[in-house]
Amino acid sequence: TLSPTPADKFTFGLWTVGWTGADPFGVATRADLDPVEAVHRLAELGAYGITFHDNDLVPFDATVSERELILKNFKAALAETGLKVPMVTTNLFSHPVFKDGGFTSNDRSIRRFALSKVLRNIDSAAEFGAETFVMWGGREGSEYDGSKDLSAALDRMKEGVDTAAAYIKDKGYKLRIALEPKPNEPRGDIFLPTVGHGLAFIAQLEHGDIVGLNPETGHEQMAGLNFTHGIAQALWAGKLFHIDLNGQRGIKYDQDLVFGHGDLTSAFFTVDLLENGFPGGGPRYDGPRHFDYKPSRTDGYDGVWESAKSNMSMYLLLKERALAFRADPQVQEALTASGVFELGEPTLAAGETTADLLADATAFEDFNADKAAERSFAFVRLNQLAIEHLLNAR
Ligand code: 3MF
Ligand code: MG
Ligand code: MG
Ligand code: MG
Repeated sequence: TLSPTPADKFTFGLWTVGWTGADPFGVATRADLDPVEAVHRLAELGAYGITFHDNDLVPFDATVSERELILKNFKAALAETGLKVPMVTTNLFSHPVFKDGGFTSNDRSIRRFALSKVLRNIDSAAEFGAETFVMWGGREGSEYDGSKDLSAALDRMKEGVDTAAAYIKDKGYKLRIALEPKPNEPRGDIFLPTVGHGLAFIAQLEHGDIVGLNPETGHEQMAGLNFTHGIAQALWAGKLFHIDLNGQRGIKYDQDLVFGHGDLTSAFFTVDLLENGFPGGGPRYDGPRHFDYKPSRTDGYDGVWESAKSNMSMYLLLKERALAFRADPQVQEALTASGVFELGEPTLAAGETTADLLADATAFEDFNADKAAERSFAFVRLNQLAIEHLLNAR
Protein backbone atom coordinates (compact mmCIF):
# COMPACT_ATOMS: atom_id res chain seq x y z
CA THR A 1 0.00 0.00 0.00
CA LEU A 2 3.02 2.28 0.29
CA SER A 3 3.81 2.09 -3.43
CA PRO A 4 2.19 5.04 -5.14
CA THR A 5 0.28 4.73 -8.40
CA PRO A 6 -1.12 7.51 -10.63
CA ALA A 7 -4.55 6.85 -9.02
CA ASP A 8 -3.16 8.46 -5.84
CA LYS A 9 -2.83 11.71 -7.83
CA PHE A 10 0.59 12.68 -6.47
CA THR A 11 2.18 15.60 -8.30
CA PHE A 12 5.48 17.46 -7.95
CA GLY A 13 6.72 20.86 -8.95
CA LEU A 14 9.57 20.67 -11.47
CA TRP A 15 11.26 23.27 -9.23
CA THR A 16 11.19 20.83 -6.26
CA VAL A 17 13.23 17.88 -7.52
CA GLY A 18 14.96 20.40 -9.78
CA TRP A 19 16.17 22.60 -6.91
CA THR A 20 19.96 22.56 -7.04
CA GLY A 21 20.51 23.85 -3.51
CA ALA A 22 21.46 27.50 -4.05
CA ASP A 23 20.39 29.47 -0.95
CA PRO A 24 21.11 32.99 0.35
CA PHE A 25 24.41 31.78 1.85
CA GLY A 26 25.75 29.32 -0.69
CA VAL A 27 25.81 28.25 -4.29
CA ALA A 28 24.25 25.14 -5.82
CA THR A 29 25.33 21.77 -4.43
CA ARG A 30 23.82 19.73 -7.27
CA ALA A 31 24.03 19.93 -11.05
CA ASP A 32 21.04 21.07 -13.10
CA LEU A 33 18.27 18.55 -13.70
CA ASP A 34 16.97 18.03 -17.23
CA PRO A 35 13.14 18.45 -17.16
CA VAL A 36 12.85 15.41 -19.45
CA GLU A 37 14.68 13.31 -16.85
CA ALA A 38 12.43 14.69 -14.12
CA VAL A 39 9.37 13.50 -16.07
CA HIS A 40 10.78 9.99 -16.51
CA ARG A 41 11.95 9.65 -12.90
CA LEU A 42 8.68 10.89 -11.39
CA ALA A 43 6.66 8.60 -13.65
CA GLU A 44 8.84 5.63 -12.62
CA LEU A 45 8.21 6.48 -8.96
CA GLY A 46 4.43 6.36 -9.51
CA ALA A 47 3.58 10.05 -9.62
CA TYR A 48 0.50 11.26 -11.50
CA GLY A 49 1.77 14.59 -12.69
CA ILE A 50 4.32 17.36 -12.85
CA THR A 51 3.78 21.10 -12.49
CA PHE A 52 6.04 24.03 -13.35
CA HIS A 53 6.60 27.76 -13.56
CA ASP A 54 6.95 29.02 -17.13
CA ASN A 55 10.68 29.61 -16.52
CA ASP A 56 11.33 26.24 -14.84
CA LEU A 57 10.90 24.83 -18.32
CA VAL A 58 11.71 27.64 -20.73
CA PRO A 59 14.45 30.00 -19.51
CA PHE A 60 13.50 33.67 -19.17
CA ASP A 61 15.75 34.69 -22.07
CA ALA A 62 15.21 31.68 -24.39
CA THR A 63 14.85 32.40 -28.10
CA VAL A 64 11.73 31.29 -29.98
CA SER A 65 13.50 28.29 -31.49
CA GLU A 66 15.01 27.27 -28.13
CA ARG A 67 11.53 27.47 -26.60
CA GLU A 68 10.06 25.27 -29.33
CA LEU A 69 12.72 22.60 -28.92
CA ILE A 70 12.32 22.50 -25.11
CA LEU A 71 8.54 22.22 -25.36
CA LYS A 72 8.79 19.52 -28.04
CA ASN A 73 11.09 17.36 -25.91
CA PHE A 74 9.07 17.90 -22.74
CA LYS A 75 5.78 17.04 -24.44
CA ALA A 76 7.34 13.92 -25.91
CA ALA A 77 8.39 12.81 -22.43
CA LEU A 78 4.86 13.44 -21.13
CA ALA A 79 3.36 11.43 -23.97
CA GLU A 80 5.84 8.60 -23.41
CA THR A 81 5.20 8.34 -19.66
CA GLY A 82 1.55 9.41 -19.41
CA LEU A 83 2.49 12.00 -16.78
CA LYS A 84 -0.08 14.83 -16.60
CA VAL A 85 0.32 18.59 -16.09
CA PRO A 86 -2.60 19.50 -13.79
CA MET A 87 -1.16 22.87 -12.72
CA VAL A 88 0.98 25.60 -14.24
CA THR A 89 2.25 28.77 -12.57
CA THR A 90 4.18 31.92 -13.49
CA ASN A 91 7.56 33.04 -12.23
CA LEU A 92 7.13 36.69 -11.23
CA PHE A 93 9.92 36.58 -8.66
CA SER A 94 13.34 35.45 -9.98
CA HIS A 95 14.33 38.08 -12.52
CA PRO A 96 15.62 41.36 -10.98
CA VAL A 97 12.87 43.22 -12.86
CA PHE A 98 10.44 41.77 -10.29
CA LYS A 99 12.41 42.93 -7.24
CA ASP A 100 9.49 45.16 -6.19
CA GLY A 101 6.82 42.74 -7.38
CA GLY A 102 4.92 41.94 -10.59
CA PHE A 103 1.24 42.92 -10.25
CA THR A 104 2.08 45.41 -7.47
CA SER A 105 5.44 46.86 -8.49
CA ASN A 106 5.47 50.63 -8.04
CA ASP A 107 6.67 50.78 -11.69
CA ARG A 108 3.71 50.61 -14.08
CA SER A 109 5.76 49.34 -17.04
CA ILE A 110 6.83 46.37 -14.90
CA ARG A 111 3.22 45.69 -13.92
CA ARG A 112 2.27 45.63 -17.62
CA PHE A 113 5.14 43.23 -18.37
CA ALA A 114 4.07 40.96 -15.47
CA LEU A 115 0.43 40.89 -16.57
CA SER A 116 1.41 40.15 -20.17
CA LYS A 117 3.70 37.33 -18.96
CA VAL A 118 0.81 35.85 -16.96
CA LEU A 119 -1.67 36.02 -19.88
CA ARG A 120 0.83 34.30 -22.21
CA ASN A 121 1.38 31.61 -19.58
CA ILE A 122 -2.38 31.08 -19.24
CA ASP A 123 -2.42 30.17 -22.95
CA SER A 124 0.42 27.72 -22.33
CA ALA A 125 -1.32 26.23 -19.26
CA ALA A 126 -4.48 25.63 -21.30
CA GLU A 127 -2.42 24.00 -24.03
CA PHE A 128 -0.93 21.58 -21.46
CA GLY A 129 -4.45 20.68 -20.32
CA ALA A 130 -3.94 22.12 -16.82
CA GLU A 131 -6.99 22.69 -14.61
CA THR A 132 -5.35 25.01 -12.12
CA PHE A 133 -3.30 28.17 -12.60
CA VAL A 134 -1.46 29.03 -9.38
CA MET A 135 -0.44 32.56 -8.48
CA TRP A 136 2.15 32.90 -5.74
CA GLY A 137 3.04 36.56 -5.38
CA GLY A 138 6.36 36.09 -3.61
CA ARG A 139 7.69 39.55 -4.49
CA GLU A 140 4.35 41.31 -3.96
CA GLY A 141 5.01 43.02 -0.65
CA SER A 142 7.45 45.29 1.12
CA GLU A 143 10.19 45.62 3.68
CA TYR A 144 9.17 49.14 4.69
CA ASP A 145 5.54 50.14 5.24
CA GLY A 146 6.12 53.63 3.86
CA SER A 147 7.29 52.27 0.51
CA LYS A 148 3.82 51.14 -0.62
CA ASP A 149 0.38 52.66 -0.97
CA LEU A 150 -1.22 49.58 0.58
CA SER A 151 -4.71 50.39 -0.71
CA ALA A 152 -3.41 50.91 -4.26
CA ALA A 153 -1.39 47.70 -3.97
CA LEU A 154 -4.57 45.73 -3.23
CA ASP A 155 -6.31 47.52 -6.12
CA ARG A 156 -3.49 46.47 -8.47
CA MET A 157 -3.53 42.90 -7.12
CA LYS A 158 -7.28 42.79 -7.75
CA GLU A 159 -6.80 44.27 -11.22
CA GLY A 160 -4.18 41.64 -12.05
CA VAL A 161 -6.15 38.65 -10.79
CA ASP A 162 -9.47 39.85 -12.26
CA THR A 163 -7.86 40.57 -15.63
CA ALA A 164 -6.34 37.08 -15.72
CA ALA A 165 -9.66 35.48 -14.68
CA ALA A 166 -11.61 37.46 -17.29
CA TYR A 167 -9.07 36.37 -19.93
CA ILE A 168 -9.58 32.71 -18.96
CA LYS A 169 -13.35 33.13 -19.33
CA ASP A 170 -13.07 34.99 -22.66
CA LYS A 171 -10.90 32.24 -24.07
CA GLY A 172 -13.25 29.55 -22.78
CA TYR A 173 -10.43 27.77 -20.94
CA LYS A 174 -11.29 25.18 -18.27
CA LEU A 175 -8.79 26.79 -15.88
CA ARG A 176 -9.29 28.06 -12.35
CA ILE A 177 -6.90 30.40 -10.55
CA ALA A 178 -5.51 29.40 -7.14
CA LEU A 179 -3.81 32.10 -5.06
CA GLU A 180 -1.01 30.87 -2.80
CA PRO A 181 -0.69 32.76 0.49
CA LYS A 182 2.66 33.15 2.25
CA PRO A 183 3.46 35.50 5.14
CA ASN A 184 7.05 36.47 4.24
CA GLU A 185 10.19 35.36 2.35
CA PRO A 186 11.42 36.63 0.01
CA ARG A 187 9.70 39.96 0.90
CA GLY A 188 9.73 41.12 4.50
CA ASP A 189 5.93 41.06 4.37
CA ILE A 190 4.02 39.54 1.48
CA PHE A 191 0.49 40.71 0.51
CA LEU A 192 -2.26 38.11 1.14
CA PRO A 193 -0.14 36.45 3.86
CA THR A 194 -2.53 33.69 5.00
CA VAL A 195 -5.49 31.58 3.86
CA GLY A 196 -7.79 33.97 5.72
CA HIS A 197 -6.43 37.05 3.92
CA GLY A 198 -6.77 35.16 0.62
CA LEU A 199 -10.43 34.31 1.23
CA ALA A 200 -11.24 37.90 2.18
CA PHE A 201 -9.49 39.15 -0.98
CA ILE A 202 -11.34 36.71 -3.26
CA ALA A 203 -14.66 37.98 -1.88
CA GLN A 204 -13.79 41.44 -3.30
CA LEU A 205 -13.12 40.20 -6.87
CA GLU A 206 -15.25 40.62 -9.98
CA HIS A 207 -14.45 37.10 -11.18
CA GLY A 208 -14.03 35.43 -7.79
CA ASP A 209 -16.11 32.46 -8.94
CA ILE A 210 -13.05 30.98 -10.68
CA VAL A 211 -10.52 32.12 -8.07
CA GLY A 212 -9.65 29.96 -5.07
CA LEU A 213 -6.62 29.04 -3.00
CA ASN A 214 -3.49 26.90 -3.07
CA PRO A 215 -2.52 26.74 0.62
CA GLU A 216 0.94 25.42 1.52
CA THR A 217 1.58 23.53 4.78
CA GLY A 218 4.76 25.40 5.66
CA HIS A 219 3.47 28.83 4.70
CA GLU A 220 0.61 28.73 7.23
CA GLN A 221 2.94 27.25 9.86
CA MET A 222 5.50 30.04 9.24
CA ALA A 223 2.74 32.36 10.48
CA GLY A 224 2.16 30.16 13.53
CA LEU A 225 -1.17 29.02 12.11
CA ASN A 226 -2.83 25.61 11.98
CA PHE A 227 -2.65 24.29 8.39
CA THR A 228 -5.49 21.80 8.83
CA HIS A 229 -7.76 24.57 10.09
CA GLY A 230 -6.70 26.71 7.12
CA ILE A 231 -7.55 24.14 4.46
CA ALA A 232 -10.75 23.31 6.35
CA GLN A 233 -11.95 26.90 6.06
CA ALA A 234 -10.92 27.02 2.40
CA LEU A 235 -12.89 23.80 1.79
CA TRP A 236 -15.88 25.13 3.70
CA ALA A 237 -15.82 28.24 1.48
CA GLY A 238 -15.61 26.07 -1.67
CA LYS A 239 -12.16 27.52 -2.35
CA LEU A 240 -9.66 24.70 -1.87
CA PHE A 241 -8.66 24.50 -5.55
CA HIS A 242 -5.17 23.01 -5.06
CA ILE A 243 -2.74 22.22 -2.24
CA ASP A 244 1.04 22.42 -1.57
CA LEU A 245 2.09 19.73 0.90
CA ASN A 246 5.44 19.87 2.69
CA GLY A 247 7.05 20.00 6.13
CA GLN A 248 7.96 22.92 8.41
CA ARG A 249 9.16 23.08 12.00
CA GLY A 250 7.61 26.15 13.53
CA ILE A 251 7.99 29.85 12.91
CA LYS A 252 11.23 30.25 10.97
CA TYR A 253 12.48 30.44 7.38
CA ASP A 254 10.60 28.46 4.71
CA GLN A 255 12.04 24.97 5.21
CA ASP A 256 10.16 23.03 2.52
CA LEU A 257 10.88 19.70 4.19
CA VAL A 258 9.37 16.42 3.02
CA PHE A 259 5.67 16.13 3.93
CA GLY A 260 5.45 14.77 7.49
CA HIS A 261 9.07 15.63 8.31
CA GLY A 262 7.90 18.80 10.06
CA ASP A 263 4.89 18.64 12.37
CA LEU A 264 3.90 14.97 12.04
CA THR A 265 0.75 15.17 14.17
CA SER A 266 -0.49 18.08 12.09
CA ALA A 267 0.31 16.10 8.91
CA PHE A 268 -1.76 13.20 10.26
CA PHE A 269 -4.82 15.41 10.71
CA THR A 270 -4.25 17.04 7.30
CA VAL A 271 -4.34 13.61 5.64
CA ASP A 272 -7.28 12.58 7.85
CA LEU A 273 -9.22 15.59 6.52
CA LEU A 274 -8.18 15.09 2.89
CA GLU A 275 -8.88 11.33 2.89
CA ASN A 276 -11.75 10.93 5.35
CA GLY A 277 -13.39 14.33 5.09
CA PHE A 278 -15.07 16.14 7.97
CA PRO A 279 -16.59 13.81 10.62
CA GLY A 280 -20.12 14.86 9.66
CA GLY A 281 -19.59 14.92 5.87
CA GLY A 282 -19.22 18.33 4.30
CA PRO A 283 -17.18 19.44 1.27
CA ARG A 284 -14.34 17.19 0.07
CA TYR A 285 -11.08 17.83 -1.78
CA ASP A 286 -10.46 15.68 -4.83
CA GLY A 287 -7.64 17.53 -6.55
CA PRO A 288 -4.00 16.51 -6.88
CA ARG A 289 -1.87 15.84 -3.81
CA HIS A 290 0.87 18.24 -4.82
CA PHE A 291 4.26 18.32 -3.10
CA ASP A 292 6.12 21.62 -2.93
CA TYR A 293 9.27 20.72 -1.03
CA LYS A 294 13.03 21.05 -1.41
CA PRO A 295 15.34 18.02 -1.35
CA SER A 296 17.91 19.06 1.28
CA ARG A 297 21.04 20.63 -0.23
CA THR A 298 23.14 18.21 1.84
CA ASP A 299 21.96 15.39 -0.45
CA GLY A 300 22.96 14.29 -3.91
CA TYR A 301 20.58 13.06 -6.61
CA ASP A 302 20.18 9.79 -4.69
CA GLY A 303 18.62 11.91 -1.94
CA VAL A 304 16.51 13.84 -4.44
CA TRP A 305 14.72 10.73 -5.70
CA GLU A 306 14.64 9.19 -2.23
CA SER A 307 12.94 12.31 -0.88
CA ALA A 308 10.45 12.41 -3.75
CA LYS A 309 9.54 8.83 -2.83
CA SER A 310 9.39 9.76 0.86
CA ASN A 311 6.72 12.42 0.28
CA MET A 312 4.46 9.86 -1.35
CA SER A 313 5.09 6.99 1.07
CA MET A 314 4.67 9.37 4.02
CA TYR A 315 1.30 10.45 2.66
CA LEU A 316 0.24 6.84 2.04
CA LEU A 317 1.40 5.79 5.53
CA LEU A 318 -0.59 8.59 7.10
CA LYS A 319 -3.57 7.70 4.92
CA GLU A 320 -3.41 4.10 6.15
CA ARG A 321 -3.21 5.30 9.77
CA ALA A 322 -6.03 7.86 9.29
CA LEU A 323 -8.33 5.24 7.75
CA ALA A 324 -7.62 2.89 10.67
CA PHE A 325 -8.27 5.73 13.12
CA ARG A 326 -11.74 6.43 11.75
CA ALA A 327 -12.61 2.74 11.36
CA ASP A 328 -11.78 1.90 15.00
CA PRO A 329 -15.06 1.42 16.97
CA GLN A 330 -13.36 2.83 20.08
CA VAL A 331 -12.53 5.99 18.15
CA GLN A 332 -16.11 6.31 16.92
CA GLU A 333 -17.29 5.90 20.49
CA ALA A 334 -14.77 8.48 21.70
CA LEU A 335 -15.84 10.92 18.95
CA THR A 336 -19.44 10.48 20.08
CA ALA A 337 -18.53 10.91 23.75
CA SER A 338 -16.61 14.08 22.88
CA GLY A 339 -19.64 15.53 21.10
CA VAL A 340 -17.87 15.75 17.74
CA PHE A 341 -20.98 14.62 15.82
CA GLU A 342 -23.23 16.75 18.03
CA LEU A 343 -21.62 19.88 16.54
CA GLY A 344 -23.22 18.95 13.22
CA GLU A 345 -26.68 19.57 14.64
CA PRO A 346 -27.99 23.12 14.08
CA THR A 347 -28.34 25.11 17.28
CA LEU A 348 -31.85 26.25 16.39
CA ALA A 349 -34.54 23.66 15.54
CA ALA A 350 -35.93 23.66 11.99
CA GLY A 351 -38.13 26.72 11.59
CA GLU A 352 -37.37 27.97 15.07
CA THR A 353 -37.28 31.76 15.38
CA THR A 354 -35.25 33.93 17.75
CA ALA A 355 -38.58 34.66 19.55
CA ASP A 356 -39.05 30.89 20.01
CA LEU A 357 -35.54 30.57 21.43
CA LEU A 358 -36.03 33.51 23.77
CA ALA A 359 -39.34 32.01 24.95
CA ASP A 360 -37.76 28.58 25.56
CA ALA A 361 -37.21 28.47 29.34
CA THR A 362 -35.14 25.25 29.05
CA ALA A 363 -32.59 27.22 27.00
CA PHE A 364 -32.19 29.95 29.60
CA GLU A 365 -34.24 30.36 32.83
CA ASP A 366 -34.21 26.62 33.56
CA PHE A 367 -30.80 25.95 31.99
CA ASN A 368 -28.36 24.83 34.65
CA ALA A 369 -25.04 26.29 33.48
CA ASP A 370 -23.15 24.81 36.43
CA LYS A 371 -24.48 21.35 35.66
CA ALA A 372 -23.67 21.70 31.94
CA ALA A 373 -20.19 22.89 32.89
CA GLU A 374 -19.59 19.55 34.60
CA ARG A 375 -19.51 17.73 31.25
CA SER A 376 -16.09 16.32 30.43
CA PHE A 377 -15.44 16.47 26.70
CA ALA A 378 -12.68 13.88 27.03
CA PHE A 379 -10.65 15.41 24.20
CA VAL A 380 -7.38 14.14 25.65
CA ARG A 381 -8.46 10.50 25.38
CA LEU A 382 -9.58 11.13 21.79
CA ASN A 383 -6.22 12.66 20.93
CA GLN A 384 -4.33 9.82 22.60
CA LEU A 385 -6.27 7.39 20.38
CA ALA A 386 -5.26 9.46 17.34
CA ILE A 387 -1.58 9.40 18.32
CA GLU A 388 -1.69 5.67 19.04
CA HIS A 389 -3.12 5.10 15.56
CA LEU A 390 -0.51 7.45 14.11
CA LEU A 391 2.17 5.30 15.77
CA ASN A 392 0.47 2.11 14.57
CA ALA A 393 0.24 1.09 18.23
CA ARG A 394 -3.36 -0.10 18.11
C1 3MF B 1 7.43 29.55 -2.48
C2 3MF B 1 6.42 28.66 -3.09
C3 3MF B 1 6.32 28.74 -4.57
C4 3MF B 1 4.96 28.43 -5.12
C5 3MF B 1 4.94 28.44 -6.61
C6 3MF B 1 3.58 28.35 -7.19
C7 3MF B 1 8.39 28.44 -5.71
O1 3MF B 1 7.51 29.41 -1.12
O2 3MF B 1 5.80 27.91 -2.40
O3 3MF B 1 7.29 27.87 -5.10
O4 3MF B 1 4.45 27.23 -4.63
O5 3MF B 1 5.44 29.63 -7.07
O6 3MF B 1 3.09 27.12 -7.26
MG1 MG C 1 6.68 27.53 -0.54
MG1 MG D 1 7.52 26.43 1.60
MG1 MG E 1 4.24 26.52 -2.68
